[in-house]
Amino acid sequence: LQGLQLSAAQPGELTPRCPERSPYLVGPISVSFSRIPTLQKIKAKNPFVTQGGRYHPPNCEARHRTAVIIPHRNRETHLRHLLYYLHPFMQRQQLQYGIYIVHQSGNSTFNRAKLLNVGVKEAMKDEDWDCLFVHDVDLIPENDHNLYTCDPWNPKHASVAMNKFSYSLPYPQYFGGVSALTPDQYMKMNGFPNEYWGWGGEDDDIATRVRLAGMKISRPPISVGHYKMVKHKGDNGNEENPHRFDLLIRTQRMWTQDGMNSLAYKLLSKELEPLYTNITVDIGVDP
Ligand code: UDH
Ligand code: NGS
Repeated sequence: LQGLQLSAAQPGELTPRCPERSPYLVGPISVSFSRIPTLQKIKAKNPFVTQGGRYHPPNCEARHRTAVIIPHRNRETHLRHLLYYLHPFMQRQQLQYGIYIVHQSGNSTFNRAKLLNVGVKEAMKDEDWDCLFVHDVDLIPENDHNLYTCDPWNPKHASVAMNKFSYSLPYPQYFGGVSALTPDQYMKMNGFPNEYWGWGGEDDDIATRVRLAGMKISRPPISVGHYKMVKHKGDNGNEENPHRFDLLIRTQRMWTQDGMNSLAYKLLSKELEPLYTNITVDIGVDP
């Protein structure tokens, strides 16, 4: 029976499956932004991370394969803070994982949800990920019992207790920040909307899609879903979207037409950096 748990790693070598619960979890950790770590320092602290920001546990076969997808433009210091904490965090959870930065090229209005669609599409070309973590760059998880794995039944909202909302949900349907979907759940809701340019509303649209696709939002306990946000001002190029309320009225009509099945973009580059895969994309401009 023991033999059934084993699979070949390298010829002649056997690797057991990782335990159901990682022995390396520590629970709450203290997160500080007083120093900005360099990428070299982060790399040195994570010797098992390979090109493209990939990792698999060295001594056991992971039970989960998670891609972390981060929309990005002009937030390099936030990215360094996140990578500094996220790599060790996911290694303690004994996950196989990859980190993807989806960088919007040009200076036109930012579009978070469309960048996430691009990230999912490109990540799935690389590997058979079983969980897609869509992750704002400025949110650092503060408790490693918040597992970066998917709920097999429902999309999971992970950032349920952010410091800026006094460690509670700002409103019951809030789905912003960090969430996790299996590829099946993602496709069932036709991914995310492509038409939200600028700040606000896209996460509420996504929450509505979850419901319209016949699913529910699952959540970890508030006590483990703690996140600390790197403080910052509003970004240039991501001003409040004046159309967001009009768009939100139409979600029910639009979700089957606007999403993964209508996604169009131009991939400019996909580079394997030491700590992440860097996807640079032209997603077009706000019409
Ligand atoms: N992002 C960037 N660059 C930008 C804008 C957004 O990388 O210029 C990414 C980043 O991953 C960020 C995410 O998109 O975490 C979401 O951005 P956001 O501006 O919606 O959310 P955030 O919590 O800031 O970072 C809230 C600013 C408050 C604006 C208030 C408007 N009333
Ligand atoms: C809601 C926005 C969401 C946003 C949330 C938190 O009002 O997109 O506030 O914003 N919905 C609309 O605008 C329709 S925050 O406090 O993080 O700036 O995520």
